[in-house]
Amino acid sequence: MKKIDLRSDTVTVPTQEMREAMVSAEVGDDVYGEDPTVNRLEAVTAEKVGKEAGLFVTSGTQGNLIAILAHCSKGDGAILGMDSHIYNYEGGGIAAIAGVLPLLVDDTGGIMSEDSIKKWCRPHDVHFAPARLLCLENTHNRQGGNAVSPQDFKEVAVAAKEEGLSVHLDGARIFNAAVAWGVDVKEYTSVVDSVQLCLSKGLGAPVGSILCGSAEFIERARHWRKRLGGGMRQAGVIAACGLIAIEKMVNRLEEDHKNAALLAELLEDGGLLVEKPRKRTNMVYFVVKGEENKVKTLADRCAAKGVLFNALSEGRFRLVTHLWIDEKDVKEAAKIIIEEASCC
Ligand code: TLP
Repeated sequence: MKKIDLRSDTVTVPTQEMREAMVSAEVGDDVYGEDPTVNRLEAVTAEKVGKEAGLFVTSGTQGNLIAILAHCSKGDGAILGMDSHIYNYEGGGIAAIAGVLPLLVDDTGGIMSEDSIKKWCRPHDVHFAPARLLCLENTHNRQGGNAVSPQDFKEVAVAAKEEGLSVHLDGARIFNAAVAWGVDVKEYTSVVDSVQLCLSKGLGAPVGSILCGSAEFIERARHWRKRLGGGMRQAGVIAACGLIAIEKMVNRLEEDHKNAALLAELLEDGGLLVEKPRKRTNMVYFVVKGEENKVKTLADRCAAKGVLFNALSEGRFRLVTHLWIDEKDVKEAAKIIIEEASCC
């Protein structure tokens, strides 16, 4: 039975072109700065997002953690959305490793209000952890994969900078946001100090993220990456896939968005409660109400029929389209999900 895997765009396996690029990649010791493929990937990505320098890191989680470490000192505060990936899904690294205090704000819709940020920017007082950093996320995973508009994003980033904060973007899927709004990615990245973007999600590379920022910031970030054990030696083998991801896979994200829109429409037509983000990208969240036991087993029952997806919380489910999902898969998945959900 063919599996239709909608758990995440992280499940994408490398394309044939990527596999061939790995075989012929020119490599060297990247800790000495001597891996030409890594160097090229870092330079190409930094240029695309309009920053001075880039750093190849093992994962989005590592990229975000390094950014926090490079922007903050122990005991500082970082303003984070309550629904942000950094706060919810990165193992508490911000606390465990960086010793930085999350200053939480409501990010319903994918972005916080300017006022909520300003409330944390209090005058110096020995009682307070000083707010140093604002972390934004776009697209916003737990908020339905919503692509925050360039204008809303810019307003908040500029307001934070006026308060003297540094701004980091968890741009795991920032190219999805740019494609969804039909803008150059720099519309987002030009207003932040640092951005982490994932090569291993919709862009299809097997491993890795790039953290970008000023040359001086990336120097500090490189030191933190080493301290965290993330110096990777002949990493050109995987960076070769990253180059294909960044140079050739961005435009096809539109296809994933089309498939997600179709999936949302089919599920809705089938009577399911589908969440409607302002700008959908490659995610579809839906909610099922019904007998507790049956709702709980929905994902497992669909998996038994070849359709894989994740339950986020009881009754709330997420489907993610990607490189290896086509229109036929979408139709088949919708049929099975509707059938199984109707038994709840
Ligand atoms: N997200 C994963 C899971 O961890 C939930 C997924 O399947 O969506 N920022 C954002 C916004 C992310 O969605 C993710 C991964 C990361 C950071 C972390 O990236 P990795 O998995 O490379 O550490």
